[in-house]
Amino acid sequence: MSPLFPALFPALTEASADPDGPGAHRPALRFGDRSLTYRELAAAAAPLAERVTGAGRIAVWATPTLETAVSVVAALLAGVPAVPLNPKSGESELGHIVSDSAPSLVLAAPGDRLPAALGGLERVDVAVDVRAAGSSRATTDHAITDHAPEAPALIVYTSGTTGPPKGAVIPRRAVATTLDALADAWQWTGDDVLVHGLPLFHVHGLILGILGPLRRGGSVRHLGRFETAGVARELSEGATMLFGVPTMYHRIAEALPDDPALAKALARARLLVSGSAALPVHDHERIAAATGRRVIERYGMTETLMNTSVRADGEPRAGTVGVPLPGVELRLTEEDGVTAVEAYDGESVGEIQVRGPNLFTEYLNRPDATAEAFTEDGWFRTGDMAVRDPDGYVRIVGRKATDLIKSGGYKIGAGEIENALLEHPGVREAAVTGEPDADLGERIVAWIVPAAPQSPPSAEELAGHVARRLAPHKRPRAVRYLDSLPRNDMGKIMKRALPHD
Ligand code: MCA
Ligand code: AMP
Repeated sequence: MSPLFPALFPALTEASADPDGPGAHRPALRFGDRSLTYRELAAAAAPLAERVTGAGRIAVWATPTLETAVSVVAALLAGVPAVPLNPKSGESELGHIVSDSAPSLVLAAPGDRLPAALGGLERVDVAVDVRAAGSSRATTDHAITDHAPEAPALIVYTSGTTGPPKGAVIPRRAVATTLDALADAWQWTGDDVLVHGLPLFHVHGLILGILGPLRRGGSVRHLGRFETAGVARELSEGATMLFGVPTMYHRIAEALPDDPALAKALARARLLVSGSAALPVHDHERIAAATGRRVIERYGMTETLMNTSVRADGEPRAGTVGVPLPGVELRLTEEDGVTAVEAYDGESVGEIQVRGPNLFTEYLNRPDATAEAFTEDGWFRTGDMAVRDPDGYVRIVGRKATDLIKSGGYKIGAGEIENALLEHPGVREAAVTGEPDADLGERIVAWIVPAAPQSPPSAEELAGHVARRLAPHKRPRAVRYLDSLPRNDMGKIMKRALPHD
C-alpha cells in the first residue's frame, strides 16, 4: 500500500483486521430491513473480492440493493474495475456497454433475471446472507489490500450529444480525493448517517451515496426507491444527511404543505444536499420556509466527480453551487476555450474548466473523445457555462451543448434518442429537444415526421420503443408531429426553429 494513499475504506480494513474491535460492530449499510455492520460487510465482501480477483473488468447489475453495494466494495477490494449497469437499460444500450467495456463476469443477486445482452457473460451470484454474516468474520485469508491510486476503480457510462454513451474511467485516486474534499466541505464524519434513494449506476448514488459513507466509517440507509415518506422516517430516526437530485427536492417541496412530519424530519437534518442538476430557487425557498433549513448544492460531473460545493460552514446561497472544493482548480474561459475570464462580478459568463486529482483518466476506447475533452494544458472542458460572484461562489447559467438534456438529474443526449426513434418503422425524421419541466427540470420532447402521415405511431408506442432500446428515463414525455423538420441550407435540422407552444 502506498503510504500516500491509505486504503479506500479504512473502517473496513480495521474491521477486517480486528473483527471484535469497537468499530467492527458499527452499522455500514442498510437497505430496507437488511443491514450489515462493518465486520459483516468485510465478511461478505472479502470472499467475493477473492472470487473476482484477476477478472479483468466486471459488470455489476446495479439494482438498488445490498448486493450491489457489496459487489462494488468487493471489486474495489480486489482492485478490479467495476462497470455498474442500469438494470432498466434496454437491449441496445446494454449491448453497447457490454461490448465496449468487455467485462468477463457479471455480478447479480440470486434470482435476478438478466437480459439476453448479458448472455455471453459468466454470472456470479452475490448471495448476501445477512443473518449468516452476523456470525461470520473476515479471516486473514481474505486480507483486504489496497491498490495503485491510478488503477481504475469504476467505469461509469455517460451520455454525449451524439452516439452511444461513453465509459468514463474513474481511478481510485479520484474517488478518494473527491470524497475527502466533500468531507472537508461538509464536515462529513463517521457519525453521519446518510439517507438516499438514488440509483446505484451513477456517480451521485454510488460514489457519493454508498462509497462516501463507507470511506468515512459512517453509514447509509438506502430507501430502495425515493419516497418522501421514507425520507421523513429515516431523518426522524437518526439519519443526519440527505442526498437527492432536484426532482426529489421538488417533490419534497410539493409534499411539505400537507406533511408536517416531513417538515419536522427535514428540520432535524444536519445537511440537505442537492446535485446533478440545478435546484430552482423557488424549491429552495419553499423548503426553507417550511423547515427552516436550507438545501445546499454541489456541482459535479461523471468525468470530474465533485468540483464545487456550498460549504457546511459557508453561506447557503440559493442558485449557486458554492466554491471550488479543496484541490480543485476551476476557471472560466471565453468562447475560444483557452482565454480565462478573470472577472468575479456575477455577470461575466464563461465555460467552466477544471483540473485536479478528482478527474477521470479517459473515455474507454475513445482516445478521440478524451483528447477533445481536455485543453492542451490539461483542463477538462465541462461544457457548463457559469459566472462567479465577487466572493467566488459559482452560479451555473447554462450549458454549451443544446443537445444535452438533464431530466430527473439524468444526462441524456438528444442524438442517442433520435437514433433510436429513427429505427422505428413509423418514423421518417426525428429531432429531440428538452423543454422546461417543473418536476424533471427538463422533459424530453420528440419531434417526428411520420413515415405514413395518416397513421403516425402513437406517443406511447414511441416512448415504449425508446424505453426498451435505451432506458425508461430516456423516453420522450411528449411527441409532436410535423410534416417536415426545419432545416438550413446545409440540410442540418434547426432545432431553435421548431414551433413552441
Ligand atoms: C413509465 N415507466 C416506463 C415507461 N413509462 N417504463 C418503461 N417504458 C415506459 N414507456 C416506468 C419507469 O420505469 C418507472 O418505473 C416509472 O414508470 C416512473 O417513471 P419515471 O417517471 O421516469 O420515474 P420517476 O419516478 O418520475 O423518476 C424520478 C426520479 C428519477 C426518481 C427523480 O429521475 C431518478 O432517480 N433520478 C436520479 C438520477 C441520478 O441519479 N442522476 C445522477 C447522474 P419504476 O416506478 O418501477 O421505477 S449525474 C451524476 O452522477 C453527477 C456526477 C452529479 O453531479 O451528481
Ligand atoms: P453527468 O454528466 O450525468 O454526470 O452530469 C453532469 C452535469 O450535471 C454537469 O455538467 C452539470 O451540467 C449538471 N450538474 C450537476 N450538478 C449540478 C448543480 N448543482 N447545478 C447545476 N447543474 C449541475
